[in-house]
Amino acid sequence: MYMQVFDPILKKSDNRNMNDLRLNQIHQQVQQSQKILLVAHEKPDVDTTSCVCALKEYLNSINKESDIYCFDEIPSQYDFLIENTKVLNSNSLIFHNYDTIITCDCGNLKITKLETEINNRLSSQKVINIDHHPKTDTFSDIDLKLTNKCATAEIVYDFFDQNKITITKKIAECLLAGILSDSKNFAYANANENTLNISSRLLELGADWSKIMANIHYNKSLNSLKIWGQTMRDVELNKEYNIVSSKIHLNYQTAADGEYLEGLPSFLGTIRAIKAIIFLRDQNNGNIRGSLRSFDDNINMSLLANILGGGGHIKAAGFQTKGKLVKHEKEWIIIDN
Ligand SMILES: [Mn+2]
Repeated sequence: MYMQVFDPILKKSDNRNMNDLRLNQIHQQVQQSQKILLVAHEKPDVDTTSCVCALKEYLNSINKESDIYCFDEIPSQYDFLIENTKVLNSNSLIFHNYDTIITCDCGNLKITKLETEINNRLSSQKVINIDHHPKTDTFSDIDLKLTNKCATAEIVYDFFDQNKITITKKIAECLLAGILSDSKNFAYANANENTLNISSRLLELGADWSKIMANIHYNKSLNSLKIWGQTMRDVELNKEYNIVSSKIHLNYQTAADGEYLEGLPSFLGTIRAIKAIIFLRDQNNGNIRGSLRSFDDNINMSLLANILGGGGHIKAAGFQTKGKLVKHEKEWIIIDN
């Protein structure tokens, strides 16, 4: 496979940073490619969208053919990132047309919604994974997974920086949007000195902070706030652990419905002394989906999600399980269907 070709180089380059070398390898692969597919994960968020848009902008500038793919429709509030770029879905994608596939912000293969295609790819097709989630599976030829980064956009910035690629105003805006969104405007613990340095550089390069904020944070619909209201009404506090739980009152029909919930966990996280949040929601398919957030270094939500068959980060994780939600006194109970 691809990595083996580069192994001898890695051994000879003890004094070079392994990640920098990966960033160079990605650049080499991009240069060798004829046509590149940029993959955003299902139920796209700002980070995954910003990464594919930044890379698309760069590939356009070097006249490299490329397309963006996302299984779900990109929510309309991300139009400021996507602009007029056509996004392929499973009906319009012809996978074997691409010799390089770059998955962005995809914590595992499943959320690319290209499991079969990637697993059965031709030997001439190379997959590059750029991501900041904990490793759960290996599906790429070049895997650049940096869990200390607050956003995949931060890694894409490193890609441009390391390879001395010009960061245009548009690219800067995309990357800053990804960083601001995934770090909740630097409020989360994963944002550090480096995040702020990069963000400051992106501002210098022309990213429009107020445009990003207006598009990401100040664009709630009335309906979203009504759903928030219903969810707030059902919030229960477990006083022993200082954990808040609630049922989300949303009949999840499409991925775009996800916009209704954006910002809700962090809003509840402002409750004094709160350590963690558990959101539960009935799915149409007889499953229950749980979103877990931790605000305390001693509470690892990724462990809890793993026990329940899911996964994610220490501070933010999720799971899905069969069952139905029933309220019993002050608790939510999952019962068999
Ligand atoms: Mn991300």
